[in-house]
Amino acid sequence: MNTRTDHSFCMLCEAICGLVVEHDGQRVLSVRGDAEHPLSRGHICPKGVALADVQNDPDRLRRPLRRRGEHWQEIGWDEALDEAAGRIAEIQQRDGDDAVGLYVGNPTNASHSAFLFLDLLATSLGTRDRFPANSVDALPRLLTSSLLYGRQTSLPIPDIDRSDFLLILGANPIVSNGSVMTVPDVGRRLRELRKRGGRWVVVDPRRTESAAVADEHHFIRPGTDALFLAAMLNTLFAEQRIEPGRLEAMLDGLDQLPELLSPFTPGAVERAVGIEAATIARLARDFASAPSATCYGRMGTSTQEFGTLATWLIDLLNILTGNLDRPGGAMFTTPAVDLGPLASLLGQVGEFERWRSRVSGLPEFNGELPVAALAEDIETAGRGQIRALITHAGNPVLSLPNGPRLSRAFEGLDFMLSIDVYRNETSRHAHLILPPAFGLEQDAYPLVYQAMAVRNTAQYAPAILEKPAGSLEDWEVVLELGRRIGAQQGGLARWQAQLQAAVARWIGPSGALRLLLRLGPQSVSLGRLRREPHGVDLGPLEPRLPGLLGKGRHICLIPEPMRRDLPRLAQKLDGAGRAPSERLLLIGRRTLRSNNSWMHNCERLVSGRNRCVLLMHPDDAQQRGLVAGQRVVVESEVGRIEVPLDVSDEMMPGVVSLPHGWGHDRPGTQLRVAELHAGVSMNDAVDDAGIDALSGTSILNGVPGTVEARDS
Ligand SMILES: Nc1nc2c(c(=O)[nH]1)N[C@H]1C(S)=C(S)[C@@H](COP(=O)(O)OP(=O)(O)OC[C@H]3O[C@@H](n4cnc5c(=O)[nH]c(N)nc54)[C@H](O)[C@@H]3O)O[C@H]1N2
Ligand SMILES: Nc1nc2c(c(=O)[nH]1)N[C@H]1C(S)=C(S)[C@@H](COP(=O)(O)OP(=O)(O)OC[C@H]3O[C@@H](n4cnc5c(=O)[nH]c(N)nc54)[C@H](O)[C@@H]3O)O[C@H]1N2
Ligand code: SF4
Ligand SMILES: [Mo]
Repeated sequence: MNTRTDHSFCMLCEAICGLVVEHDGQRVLSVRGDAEHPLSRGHICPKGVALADVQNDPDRLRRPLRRRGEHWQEIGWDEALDEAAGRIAEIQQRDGDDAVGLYVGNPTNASHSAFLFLDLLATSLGTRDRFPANSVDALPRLLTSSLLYGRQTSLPIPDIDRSDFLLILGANPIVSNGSVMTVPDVGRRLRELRKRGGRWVVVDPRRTESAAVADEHHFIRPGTDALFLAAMLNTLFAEQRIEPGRLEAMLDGLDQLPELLSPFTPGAVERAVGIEAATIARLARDFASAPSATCYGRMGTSTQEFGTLATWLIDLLNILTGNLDRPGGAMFTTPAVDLGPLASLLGQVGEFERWRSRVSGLPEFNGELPVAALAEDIETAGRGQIRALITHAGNPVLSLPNGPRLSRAFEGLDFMLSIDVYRNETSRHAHLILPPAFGLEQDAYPLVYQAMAVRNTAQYAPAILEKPAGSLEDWEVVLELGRRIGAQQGGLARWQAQLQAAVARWIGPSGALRLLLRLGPQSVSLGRLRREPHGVDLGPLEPRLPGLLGKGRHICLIPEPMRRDLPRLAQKLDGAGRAPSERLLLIGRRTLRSNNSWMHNCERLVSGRNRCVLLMHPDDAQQRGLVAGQRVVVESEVGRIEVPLDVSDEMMPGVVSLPHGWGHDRPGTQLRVAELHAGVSMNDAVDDAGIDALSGTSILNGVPGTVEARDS
């Protein structure tokens, strides 16, 4: 056996940790953290180590699969691509372009090649029915950036390495390693922050792993962050502590804010929020008086009833205390590949509400619709009804609200194609599964996540494993599919598709990358990246304003959609005095050994104690006569799930927490390890009608429901 050691990075989550991989060209023998990596500095988590298991997993698909009824058959790539393109073209010719839907999942962002080429498929399909996983994720973040700074790619990232004060709402970086904040080894960075004399405060309905090591933690009632933040700002206005500093010249609308925020005094919000008025005011003062501070929110502030308002108010807090775009505050990155111009090139300019979804009228953003519209658009007859669906690197049956409804909807499709490496809860419904090469089998450059990192670095990782014989990479699958669909259409479309595909193939992902690096602000060449396999350090974050703001050079402090949505937030105050209901609020939880829905087929990640348990505060358990270890039924508007209970005062009273991504007991999958550790899917009980009305983002946190003993 010929053993080799190579460097790469982990593409499993946003932290892109540097890896040292021992392998024999076909199989991974071991994976460890790369101590010389400029960003991760040796950090690795259990999932990174388990990358070997996914890479070697006998259940991972290596050849296309065709389903006839319940029977699966391996077929060749050429035949599979022809059949898929033929069926899709036929349905579009019969029912129009919008009869084909496209769902794009999270791993699409992991490398440059899939990310860059997927758009070509979307363009050649010409459908408006594009559904991104970001509408159960960071859509409010992207939308807020688009409305405030003119680009959805202008994302303020906590400058954690220089900050003196960090206010974290609804994020658990110790477990997640950050999101829209690429921060491997965050634990060490937080310890360094404290050594510098800095502090961090966590606001979360659960005393999370991050809260447990923070200087302060405050429970907050799910869905009320916007009230909390508005009250902090209200305090700063009242006490004349608004000091945007050099940003002031760039701000539009500052004089209107005091009045808009006037209903939200700390006293007015404290009941709804569950944090005392004095504490809210004190936190506002602490934030404003810190030499540098940054407020950061993620899933808990994004995927909730007021996801966009909360995200907006986080930015206002950073801006109005002068902390946006200054060292130690919330900064924009200067990555080797700048996403802004790239997004413009791809036509993703972050426009909003140009059209609405067919059934419930949810707003388009950036040419895509919120996933909350997916099931109904398949189920509801009429012009534009979705009759065929392509899923790319996504598992909506477990990852989107009301999974069972999606399962039923998928069963009714005329044709479904999954481009996925597993036959899982979603792809089992497909007529065809196309499994691309995976992970270390392809050249990779994490252009999305590098652009969100707390330090500017760049790493290019060439493929180190052989691809399965005959297999294609994600980018080749989507390119070839688009080309063959075009070929069926005839006329001008046919020529366009052929030409576009030929040019794209000729440039290829590395050609595109070479060009993007050259155009980027750091002038790093692909050659240099090839010579420096650990990655290149490009230094700390640098101020980017006003340059990043584009033509107007202004930050729009009160975008119209936010202004329109504020009365909805004010109504939340009126409801604050109501007696507490029987209903509990369900929130999500991530665990170190899970990665959304798709790594439970790794023995070393699922062995040991069951992590798919419901967490409840002791008082709530006692009131219901429940004890730890018992099986309970969680019931919501849309579903009932049965799950073991754990009781802990790390939960806020009235709130229960459950991880998502489980529920691997569905027939027709090929996940032999995951099946034995099935758990239940939280999303079976998450109501798909629950959305942040402004953006259409699904509410995953703060879902009302009841919990009782299984046999009561
Ligand atoms: N209740 C609740 N629901 C949630 C969340 C929550 O916090 N609570 N979180 C949400 C978030 S943040 C996200 S990002 C979404 C994720 O939603 P999705 O992206 O839909 O789901 P994942 O579980 O990430 O599934 C990824 C899929 O991609 C496949 N895959 C992995 N690597 C590759 C690859 O290289 N190529 C291809 N073609 N396929 C690949 C896997 O087999 C799997 O089927 O889930 C959301 N759902
Ligand atoms: N180990 C692991 N790491 C991951 C992933 C994974 O599945 N496992 N997934 C990756 C992905 S796709 C993403 S998007 C990121 C997500 O990264 P994070 O957002 O950091 O992770 P979450 O655990 O979803 O954190 C959300 C927090 O919000 C809290 N919360 C719930 N409701 C509210 C609320 O109304 N207000 C406030 N203030 N807090 C609330 C929850 O208790 C939870 O602690 O993680 C990434 N990293
Ligand atoms: S933190 Fe994320 S990127 Fe780092 S090893 Fe774990 S899964 Fe991979
Ligand atoms: Mo995510």
